[in-house]
Amino acid sequence: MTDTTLRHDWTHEEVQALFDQPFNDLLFQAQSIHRQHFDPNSVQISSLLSIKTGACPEDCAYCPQSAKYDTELEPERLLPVEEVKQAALNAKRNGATRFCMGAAWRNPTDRNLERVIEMISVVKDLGMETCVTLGMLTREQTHRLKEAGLDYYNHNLDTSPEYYGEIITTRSYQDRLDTLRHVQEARINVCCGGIVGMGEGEEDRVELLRQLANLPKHPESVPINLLVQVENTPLYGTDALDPLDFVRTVAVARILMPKSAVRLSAGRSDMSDELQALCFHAGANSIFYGEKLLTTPNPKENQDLELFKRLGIRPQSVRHSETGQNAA
Ligand code: SAM
Ligand code: DTB
Ligand code: SF4
Repeated sequence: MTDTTLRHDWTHEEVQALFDQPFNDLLFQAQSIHRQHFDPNSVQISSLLSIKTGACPEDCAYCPQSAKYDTELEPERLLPVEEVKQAALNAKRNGATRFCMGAAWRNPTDRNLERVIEMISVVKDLGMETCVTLGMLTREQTHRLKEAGLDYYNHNLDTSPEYYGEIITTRSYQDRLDTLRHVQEARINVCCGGIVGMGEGEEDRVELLRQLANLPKHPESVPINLLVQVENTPLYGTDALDPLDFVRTVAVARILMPKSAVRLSAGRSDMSDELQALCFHAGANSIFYGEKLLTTPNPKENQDLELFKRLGIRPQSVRHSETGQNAA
């Protein structure tokens, strides 16, 4: 059913105008919209595991896992299912409600997919929501994942179509849109966002968010990553983004996609507690939790729980206030 309260026809100028508002006006608008759809003091938490690490044939300029850059990352083959189960159990004990498994592939082979399906099944049996990010998928593969009971597929647009060619040359923007369409058509929840702090201009952040909001359906979950700079990747040494521009990006995502979970994703290790608090005020209501992202550090669990306590935030599964469906 289409929701007529949600827009999919944003123009560049309209989105730019949201960014251009005075900071306080932008945050007030974002927080007001946030409160119409979500409990403002509740944050959903997901834990990540890299199930296949490094040696990736793609050339994403931000990524430590690309075989093209000498990042001193030790490549690892696809993990045994039992190891994945133990990691998920550990994440559950620490309070995560969703377990996200990432693989450094351009796309999975059908044999790869069989193994990932086993992993999805054991994680589901623990009572957790499942998410995987495996690269490009065919329509047929998305149907197999749906049958396996997968809850979310993560596939990011990463940046604007205009800046994209500066970042990745081994797959096109259209390839990404095609995979997203297959996932959406298979009725798997979509987790799709991007990365900022890659040297892009504000017009690229505008265009990234516009692309996301103008998809046929808003992604159920929108990860906003701040570039984690890894030595020997081409983006290492990029000028840091003004932290307030990061907050603006979160706020505009919240306004454009009012019912989606907006995830404060990679980059939290480089953020102060105060900056993260501003992001939650701007409408972020989901995080990656646990001391490692895929290959790089993330804040320790007790540090996040301490921050939640100071802010009066409860870690829990995000639910749409209107539909009662899981949103993130
Ligand atoms: N290989 C698959 C793919 O790229 O589709 C899945 C895994 S990939 C590591 C998942 C996402 O992580 C990327 O699309 C990118 O948005 C994010 N990512 C990777 N390296 C990052 C970095 N250094 N900083 C921030 N986000 C990053
Ligand atoms: C997403 O948007 N961010 C996560 C998850 N989806 C897979 C990955 C962040 C990776 C950061 C770099 C690393 O740890 O390798
Ligand atoms: Fe490979 Fe994904 Fe990293 Fe790109 S982001 S190099 S596809 S692991």
